[in-house]
Amino acid sequence: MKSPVLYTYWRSSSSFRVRFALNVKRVAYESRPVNLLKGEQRSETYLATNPNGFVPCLVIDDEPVVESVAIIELLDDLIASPKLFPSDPIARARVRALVEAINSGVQPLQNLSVLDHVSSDTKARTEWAQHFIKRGLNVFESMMRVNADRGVSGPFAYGETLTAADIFLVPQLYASKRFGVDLAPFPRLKAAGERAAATDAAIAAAPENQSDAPPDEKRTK
Ligand SMILES: N[C@@H](CCC(=O)N[C@@H](CS)C(=O)NCC(=O)O)C(=O)O
Repeated sequence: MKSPVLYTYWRSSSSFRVRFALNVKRVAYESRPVNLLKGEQRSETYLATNPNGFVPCLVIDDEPVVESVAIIELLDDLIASPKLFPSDPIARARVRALVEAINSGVQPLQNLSVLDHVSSDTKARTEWAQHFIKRGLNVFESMMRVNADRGVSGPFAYGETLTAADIFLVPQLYASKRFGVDLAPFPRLKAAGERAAATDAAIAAAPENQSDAPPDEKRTK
């Protein structure tokens, strides 16, 4: 496999997922920042690579692949270890359910273009985002509780090892913080998210550690 190219934006939670997965899989990649605030995702050059006009897009062996779930599943198929989706079918379905609670249950509703459509008023945008983030986190927390009742234990979102559920949870917690959502009502996902966020793979993928992050957001050592 040639070194892949990732079209990314530092604060995009969907890009954060793919950066995190690439790091877990120890794949070196080239970052090509797309500035969403400047509308670069709608530029002719970018649309030629990804006609959907969203980040992330991973170009792998000259093939552009879009949608973070599809990209991460592809990485899991191409690079056997560590596995992000368990091979046991039931465990796999449960990890996939946690992934979708965020991927389809929250992120589309806090996306920039949706917020722009909802209102230009910051307070109204924040209230909208907070409502759907809390609803989605509640679903994720309930699923974790039910999984624990079924015997799933460990420090991560699904068991003893990091899975795709953590890859989606960590960026969502970053976005939740940005929108001022209190995580106290969600102790299970908060603990799992903090555990996964402390891994080297997550730290290197974090928004503040990206080359396109504004200087005042960059982590100071
Ligand atoms: N379902 C897509 C979501 C992609 C997405 O919503 N990307 C956002 C950033 S997190 C974006 O590019 N927004 C640009 C816009 O709304 O114009 C995925 O998982 O990759």
